Amino acid sequence: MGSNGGQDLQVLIERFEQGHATAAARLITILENGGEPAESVMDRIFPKARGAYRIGFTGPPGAGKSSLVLHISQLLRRRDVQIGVIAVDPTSPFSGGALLGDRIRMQRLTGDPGVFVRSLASRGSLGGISNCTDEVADLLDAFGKEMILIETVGVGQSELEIAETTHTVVVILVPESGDGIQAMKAGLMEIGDVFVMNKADHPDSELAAKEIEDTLRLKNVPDGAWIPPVVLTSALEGRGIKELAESIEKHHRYLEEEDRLVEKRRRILRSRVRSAFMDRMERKIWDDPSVREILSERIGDVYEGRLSPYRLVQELEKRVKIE
Ligand SMILES: Nc1nc2c(ncn2[C@@H]2O[C@H](COP(=O)(O)OP(=O)(O)O)[C@@H](O)[C@H]2O)c(=O)[nH]1
Ligand SMILES: [Mg+2]
Repeated sequence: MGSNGGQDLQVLIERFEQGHATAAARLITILENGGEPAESVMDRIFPKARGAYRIGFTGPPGAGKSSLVLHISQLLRRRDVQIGVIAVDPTSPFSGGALLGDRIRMQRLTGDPGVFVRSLASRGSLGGISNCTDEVADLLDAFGKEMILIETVGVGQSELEIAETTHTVVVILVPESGDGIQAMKAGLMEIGDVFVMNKADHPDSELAAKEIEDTLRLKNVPDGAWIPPVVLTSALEGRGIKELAESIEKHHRYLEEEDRLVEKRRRILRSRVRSAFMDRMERKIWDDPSVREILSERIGDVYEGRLSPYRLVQELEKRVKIE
């Protein structure tokens, strides 16, 4: 944006409010770039976000996340639900390179004004979700989307962040390659509200689904707690899609009982504020000249063994002024 940034933004927001997808796309780019312009965009759109339901799709690469998101999107569109799709995955069919069936589904969706699809770059190679996923979801919400589907990359610990962003987490696994064990290690078993054993066209999928079910049953759950279902799907054959959608809806209804969804939304917002606050504080402290000065003066002492890293931390802490 040039020197007329404020005015440009005003025009862009107006076009966004009139429902122009190109304006939404440009605003998302501003959000991706971050900084003060992104905060101005948030000031304008956040009050308009009225509580779209957010569904996360996570699981290892190649499990079928993109394929299933396409199927679920299609199903929701048949019910006339306005949807937004955020794919934090440069290799997904959303950017074009998958099977013919996926490409055709994709073309149908992108030609439909009831759908807004956006791919975001993940932060770093291990990033499961992008650092502006929440903001982009807010924007799509403000744009009138009722359901927002978010697909993660499927690598690394930060996958788990999807649970801090969405209301229902769908964990997608496949029978091949011991996914179940991997999922347990990665903590995916803890965050899933609905589990999917995809590629049910392969042998062993029922057995693999049963293993997941058994694992889930071993966990101690308090009375009345949600017990995650395991759904068998084949994105290839279009099997189990309706059942998956039903399981997601069931979880949605469960959250709507007893104010659980309200509580969850508040919890999510609280953790967002916390992490935005911590980011800002970290930058502020780390950029403080006196902190930098002491660090460069004293790091030699740490290197020589005269000072432990923790004593240096205490010295730095004394110098920190946050106003
Ligand atoms: N046989 C079979 N292949 C599938 C199924 N679902 C997805 N695939 C294929 O598996 C590959 C990875 O799928 P994709 O949706 O891109 O997985 P993602 O990396 O989790 O998003 C693609 O070639 C898909 O066509 C399925 O149910 N059965
Ligand atoms: Mg994908």
